[in-house]
Amino acid sequence: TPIKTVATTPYQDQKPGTSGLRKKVPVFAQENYAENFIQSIFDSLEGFEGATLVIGGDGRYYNREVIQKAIKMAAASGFGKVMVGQGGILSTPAASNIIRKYKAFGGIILSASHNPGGPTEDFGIKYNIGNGGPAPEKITDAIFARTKVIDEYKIADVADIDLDAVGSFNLAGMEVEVIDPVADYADLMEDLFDFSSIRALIASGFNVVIDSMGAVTGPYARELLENRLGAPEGSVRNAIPLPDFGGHHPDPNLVHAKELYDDVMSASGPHFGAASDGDGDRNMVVGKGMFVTPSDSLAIIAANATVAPGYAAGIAGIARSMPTSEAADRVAEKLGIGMYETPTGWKFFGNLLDAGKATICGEESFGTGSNHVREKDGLWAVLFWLNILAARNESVAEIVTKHWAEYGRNYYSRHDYEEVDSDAANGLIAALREKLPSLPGQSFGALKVASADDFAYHDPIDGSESKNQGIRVLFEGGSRVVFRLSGTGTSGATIRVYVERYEPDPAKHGMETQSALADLIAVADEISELKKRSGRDAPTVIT
Ligand code: VG1
Ligand code: CO
Repeated sequence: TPIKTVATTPYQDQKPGTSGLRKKVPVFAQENYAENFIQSIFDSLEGFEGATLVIGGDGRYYNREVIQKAIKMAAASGFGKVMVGQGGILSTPAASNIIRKYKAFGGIILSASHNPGGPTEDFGIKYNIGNGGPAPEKITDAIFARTKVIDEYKIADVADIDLDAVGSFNLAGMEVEVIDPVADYADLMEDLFDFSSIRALIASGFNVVIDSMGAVTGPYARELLENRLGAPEGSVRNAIPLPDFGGHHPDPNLVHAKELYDDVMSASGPHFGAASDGDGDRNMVVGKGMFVTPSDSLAIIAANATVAPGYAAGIAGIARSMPTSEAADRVAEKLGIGMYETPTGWKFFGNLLDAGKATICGEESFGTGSNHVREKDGLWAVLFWLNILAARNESVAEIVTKHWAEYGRNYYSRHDYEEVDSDAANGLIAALREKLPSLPGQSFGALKVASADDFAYHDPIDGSESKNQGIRVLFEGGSRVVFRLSGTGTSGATIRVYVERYEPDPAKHGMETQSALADLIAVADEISELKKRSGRDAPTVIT
């Protein structure tokens, strides 16, 4: 067989972040850069001889090139089979499903998620393990260690593969199967949700629009919404995955999905709108007159879970990332089920899901999902909302305000300061860390600090420890501010400030979010010297 061993020199900057290795395309295009990282993944794994590897990505620029390399390298390293999405396409949740359904050894997902795509924009490589979820830190640490010393990689010296035709063929002794990227995922969704009631809701004139933002969810959303649920053609906008996402920034939030938001809010616009990110694991949900904050979406999905056939027996527990609001905690308390608080990043939910401790998980960053796969899942959340709307026969706004009336409202916002000087950002966190012991008992106006720490997670299943996961300052009465640095950016540092205030009184649930949080936002700046240290007057993005 034509297996070639190629000598290479290591790069020192291939440390996986919150969700895989993310860099600008010109960085990835350096000689052997992608090959080094892929070989380092394989070198960190054991026992995959003859096993199956799933490969797919979000269709962004450089996706096809790296998929060609990955398939040829898998063949050279001894995998028995590669399953790859047609056209190189697999959304992140769909890839997770394929790994689980076909009992693959693992998968390589090519994506930089919500970051822009194109020749000078972002690319990413992530490894997922056999449960379908992102590799835990133990594995990503091993991969990073390997990248620093790697001196050769193996690749099958064969012509490029035709990624566009579904079918199987042999490549240097390994089977390659090009699969329909959508069908298995759409079938899974039909198993979980009540498609006949959703179809009836749509047939009754309830207008649903999904904006795929030129990224991976287009074909999935069309199959589900237009083909299987009967929504009119055109209900899915920007439905063709493009290498540069058609110039869209596929981050489904009020800044980048503003067009959709404005449309739903207009009198003649649709009743319900949703948007997804580049790789399809995030979601934004907006109903007429009501944007649903991701943390509230998690709580509301959990509170109403039993309306969906896949969750009719009830949920075992809820998990949320630490910065996510405590709205879900109140639901867990009422249901008498477990509540777990993990560091940011979906990889921390894997053990809880595998152990059956948590059924539904969520992050404030527009991520929601469940034990049906091991990734967050944007279209799953959208279908869950449609299932709830069909079952309750109320509007999004009614459902959200009733939820607040029952549980209280957690006013919540995240302020991002993007592309800040790295030394300044690290300095801000270091200074906060030093201040921690002195904060409890201090008062800032009416706000008194109850406790403050640098969040550390002890995984209850495998006992692993993850330290330095974000600075938390908790105030008496349940308000809090959290500071952490992003682990997904590709230039400079991004400081994230998460602000939350609990309001039990329904008479005070109608405030505008930023004004409801104004005093906390001011205190966050005072404690962290954010403006002074970042040199910024205002956040780059507010969600
Ligand atoms: C961000 C979010 C985090 C999410 C991660 C990956 O990480 O805050 O909640 O899991 O992106 O999402 P960070 O480190 O930049 O804050 V995605 O849609 O990239 O897969
Ligand atoms: Co994503």
